[in-house]
Order: sequence, then structure tokens, then C-alpha cells
Amino acid sequence: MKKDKILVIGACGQIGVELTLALRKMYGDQNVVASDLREEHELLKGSGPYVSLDVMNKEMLHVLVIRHNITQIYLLAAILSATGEKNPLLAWHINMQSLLNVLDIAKEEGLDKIYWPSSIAVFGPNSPKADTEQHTIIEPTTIYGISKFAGERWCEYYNHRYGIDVRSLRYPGLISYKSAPGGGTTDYAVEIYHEALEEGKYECFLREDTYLPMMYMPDAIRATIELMEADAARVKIRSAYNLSGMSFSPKEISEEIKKHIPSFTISYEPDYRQQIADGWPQSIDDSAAREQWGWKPEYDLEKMTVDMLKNLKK
Ligand code: NAD
Ligand code: AKB
Repeated sequence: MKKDKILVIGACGQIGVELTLALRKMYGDQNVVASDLREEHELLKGSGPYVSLDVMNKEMLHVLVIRHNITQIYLLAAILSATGEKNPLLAWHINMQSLLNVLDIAKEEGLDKIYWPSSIAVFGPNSPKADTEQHTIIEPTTIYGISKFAGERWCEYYNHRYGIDVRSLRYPGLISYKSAPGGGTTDYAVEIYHEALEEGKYECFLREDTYLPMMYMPDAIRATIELMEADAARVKIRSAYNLSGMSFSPKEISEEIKKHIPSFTISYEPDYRQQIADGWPQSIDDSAAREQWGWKPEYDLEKMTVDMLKNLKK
């Protein structure tokens, strides 16, 4: 069992619940402190320490880090793309200030490692659409993407200037069944499984031909842990790594679901999220992650669909 003491901020969100449980398995239940604004998630209850925390309150965060002898922070609290467009100034404020609070405390307390996720949302309409490379045109047009891009620059700055061991991934849209997604453009790919089982039909807020990069949660959790466990010398990119799992459109995922639920039907009613999706890549080139720390995804659309439907039926 490892000696580190970890704080997960935003532990009750879509990624936070599963990441906290995975970290507790590796580091020991008592060595992973979960925290969030929300009430403790059902799946976390009884599995380890939980603290109610607003990451915007830097003083409270600092006290918590000292009191619990924290050595690593995973910062997952954020406002995602669709919610961000409804209140851009709030999204900017929360996404930036939370990161600055964490980076600055890491510097003051000499923390060992920081994890903060970026997103494919850093890319914009002028970026290449297919196999979008690590280093290419990055001109995000959503406030979420702008905040992620600025965050990447801050991470690299704190690494180069102060030697903070910050690591980051540009997650694609994440699909999972344990904890609900929170206000993203890729959320349709989670909702569709729930509605297929509960209603037998789904009205999609994106057009049928909207290809987006996606990833099943077990792959995302493994990628996060593999990046954080990698030798520091192998982590050459200190902004954020491109990460790829699979790419599909609403039509393709609906056809995959129909193989299991033949009566399932889908209809399309694109809304403001279509414009967000249209600005993002369709697929991602993650060769830097593969070459530098050995990343390899395990799930494709077919394998993920079998697992999602099996688990949601339970
Ligand atoms: P989420 O919205 O499901 O969870 C975020 C959690 O943060 C929530 O439980 C929320 O209550 C908490 N939170 C919000 N404000 C807070 C505050 N002030 N103090 C403390 N906690 C607060 O998000 P997620 O999908 O789990 O995403 C986690 C991170 O991963 C975010 O940075 C997000 O941008 C990034 N990301 C997610 C995806 C995805 O598809 N889920 C894709 C790319 C990047
Ligand atoms: C969103 O849709 O906002 C997120 C993301 C891709 O960052 N799922």
C-alpha cells in the first residue's frame, strides 16, 4: 500500500465517484479524502473519509490540506461545456480560480503531485477535425474550452517555473453508468442508454451524423492512474495529453443499441449544444500518450454497449 495522502475535489461527479473508489483500492480507504460541494454520493458512503468543501474557498482548502497531511490533489470540480454557455463568467471564474487555488497551495505546501483534467473542448472550429494532433491550431470558442486551454497553460507554467508535478489529460466525452454526467455536450451518449432501457426511445439533442471522440469510464480511470503512476521523466507534456478511446455518431450508437433492443427508436432535435459539438474534433491523435507512457484503450463502441446495458439492467 502506498504512503501518499490524496484529496479528490469534486468527488461526487461523474468521474469523481469512480476515481475515488479506484484510488481507495490502491492507496487504502483512509488515505483518500473525498470532497465536494454536494452531499456525499451513495456509492462513496462508508468507503472512506468525506469532507464538505467549496474549492473556491482557498483558506478552507489550505487548512484541509494541512490538517489531513495531503500530498496529492485530484481537482475534478468544474463547470462543463453546456452549462458553461449559460453563464460564461461564472464558468470562467470557477474553472480558473479552482485551479489557481490548488496550484498555489501545491507550491506553498510542496505537494508531490497534482492532477487536473483538460478536455477535447480546447480544440475549436479551426482545428483539424480528424485525428486532431497534440500540437495544432487551438482556438476554442466555448467558455469551457477557453478555460481549459488557459488552465493547460497555467499547469505548464507552474511545472516549468516552480517544479510542481502537474499532470493532465484532454478527456474525450466520458460514458459511464455509476454516476450521472453534469452538463456536458457529450452527455447524450450516457442518456441514450438509460432511455433505451427505460423508455425504448430517445430524442437526441445532436444531429445523427455528429461524430465526437468518446471514451468508456474504465478506460478513463485507467488512463488517469497510469499517467499519475508514470515515472516523472516520461511525462514530457505538462500542459495536457491528447487521449483517445473511440469515435461515433448518434446514429452509430443507436444502431449498436438496436442490436440488443431491436424495438429502440431515436429521433433528433438538435439544440444549442449542436454548435458546441460542431466546433470539436471528430477523432483524436493520442500518439504522444501512447509513446511516452504506454497508453492503450480497451473499449470500443461494441464492447462498451454490452457492458453499459448489462450494468444498467442490474
Ligand atoms: P461533474 O460535473 O460530474 O462533477 C464535478 C463535481 O464538482 C460535482 O460533483 C460538483 O458538485 C463539484 N463541484 C462543483 N463546484 C464545486 C466547488 N466550488 N467546490 C467543490 N466541488 C465542486 O464533472 P465530471 O464529468 O466528473 O468532470 C470532472 C472533470 O473532468 C472536469 O474538470 C471536467 O471538465 C473534466 N472532463 C470531463 C469530461 C466528461 O465527459 N465527464 C470530459 C472532459 C473533461
Ligand atoms: C462536455 O461535453 O462538456 C465534456 C467534455 C468533452 O469536456 N464531456
